[in-house]
Amino acid sequence: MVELKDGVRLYQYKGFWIPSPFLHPFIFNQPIFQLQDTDIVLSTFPKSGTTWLKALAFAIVNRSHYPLKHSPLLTNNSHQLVPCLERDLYAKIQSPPRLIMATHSPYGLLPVSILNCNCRIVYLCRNPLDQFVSHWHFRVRLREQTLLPVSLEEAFEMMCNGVQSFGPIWGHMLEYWRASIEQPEKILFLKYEDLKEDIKFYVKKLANFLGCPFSEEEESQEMIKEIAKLCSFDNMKSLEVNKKGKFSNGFKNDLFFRKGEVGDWKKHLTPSMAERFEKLLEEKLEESGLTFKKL
Ligand code: PAP
Repeated sequence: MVELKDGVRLYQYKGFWIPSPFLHPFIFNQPIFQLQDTDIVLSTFPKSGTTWLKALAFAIVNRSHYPLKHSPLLTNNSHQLVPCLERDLYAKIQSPPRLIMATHSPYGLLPVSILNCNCRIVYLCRNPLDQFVSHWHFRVRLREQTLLPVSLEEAFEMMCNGVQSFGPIWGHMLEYWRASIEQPEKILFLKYEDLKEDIKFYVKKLANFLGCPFSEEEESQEMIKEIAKLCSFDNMKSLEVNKKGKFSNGFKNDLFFRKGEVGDWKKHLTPSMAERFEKLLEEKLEESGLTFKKL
């Protein structure tokens, strides 16, 4: 167990560092409820684009219920619309028509009910250096610059040792990567950088994977472009709900919108830190076929 100065405890459980509030569901790994084959699980390593993926999946899947100009995404943060498996769902037995849920769980620790049914899993990961910097800023903003649990250098050292929430990041990504190769119809493996490069392509890919492809009519009405625009960083960040809103635990919605850029790590980490981590990552991902573009 590692206890950070802000009281956050990370427990090592089956090879992953799980934050204490999430530990109970993992240990008991109970069947949450009977999942439907049409249900959707969005899985991410923290700070890899969860807020974005939740918005995209919600907008795509619910487009026939909510015209985009009246989308609940305009008045709610996407975290309020897509529940978290460990936090929101274990306690509540609920089964809406097509449930979208999200998790940071490593693949091997997912509830068996998810693994055993035909629900779809979308996994999104991100360049680990950008993920690290994003998480770092999240912690700084959360504490409003006081009571910093660790320095940037200490946090970096911990990441290199695999000690971070739900880490090591390479183990998290590799488990989903391998599972997506074995079961491509069940697991779609995505990278944040690819979505940034060609979001329209991935909105279409997501809709196909989730079994709700765009019709010709929708395509001619530029539905794909409209969904990409609705869920874009600039649009979501500018919404009143994300500028002023708060979660029930007091977290401000704007904590989830910082820069949304690729390669921001260069402004915060030295070239030697990056070189050290990239070498380590190369060793860890060796021969898996999973690679990240050099930024
Ligand atoms: P979570 O895992 O705690 O839910 P998550 O949403 O994955 O957080 O991470 C937040 C990051 O996604 C932030 O990255 P940054 O710190 O590098 O800026 C945030 O800005 C970015 N983000 C949030 N919404 C979007 C979006 N619509 N498009 C692209 N990036 C986004």
